[in-house]
Amino acid sequence: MKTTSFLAGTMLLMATAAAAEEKVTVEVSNAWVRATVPGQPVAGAYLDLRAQRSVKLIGVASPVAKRGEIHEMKDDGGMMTMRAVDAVDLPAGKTVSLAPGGMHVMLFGLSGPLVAGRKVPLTLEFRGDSGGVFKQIIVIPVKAVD
Ligand SMILES: [Cu+2]
Repeated sequence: MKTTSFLAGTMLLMATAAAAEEKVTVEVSNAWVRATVPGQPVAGAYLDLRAQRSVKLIGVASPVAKRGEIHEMKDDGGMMTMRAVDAVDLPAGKTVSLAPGGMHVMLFGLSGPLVAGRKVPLTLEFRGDSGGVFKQIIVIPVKAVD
């Protein structure tokens, strides 16, 4: 019994240390997701990220979508195409924009239409330089923008 509580105490300490190490604030601004029409299974989401310390954005998810990906636009012989990337570097103190025409978040398998004026949660997953992973949940507005 004594051993168990000792172990639990040690694990708690380790968890606290890991949390402190990865306590990085990532400021999010100008976040929004594009409204969809009924039957449209995919939506683009956009946001500006500014990390206190150097981290990478390594994943995106939302309860309104089956899957989230980070995309970048690429000029493919005069035609703009997009492809998924594993991570986006967020250098310390620098604002990185995921905006229409550039990098963006793509939500696949929407559970229903995203109606302008509503808000949807978006979970951002980051990895710090030391390898620790942390998540940040934001709530972003749905906007009808051409
Ligand atoms: Cu895309």
